Amino acid sequence: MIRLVFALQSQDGNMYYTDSSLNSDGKSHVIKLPLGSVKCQLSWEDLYALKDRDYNDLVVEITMNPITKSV
Ligand SMILES: [Ca+2]
Repeated sequence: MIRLVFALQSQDGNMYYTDSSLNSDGKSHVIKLPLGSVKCQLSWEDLYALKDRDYNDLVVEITMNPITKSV
């Protein structure tokens, strides 16, 4: 099994991950919005304990482009 995790380091030095079980406050700091079969948008909250909950501190679009390796 392959596991892909993204992380954001906030200005106060905390790290927040797409896997909320890794976050020091145990909160979910990213909203994952699917944009079709190979794209998604990640909207991040960068404050400990989700202080303002605006989830607009970093917004990125991810495109999955798997490469098939022939053997
Ligand atoms: Ca915020």
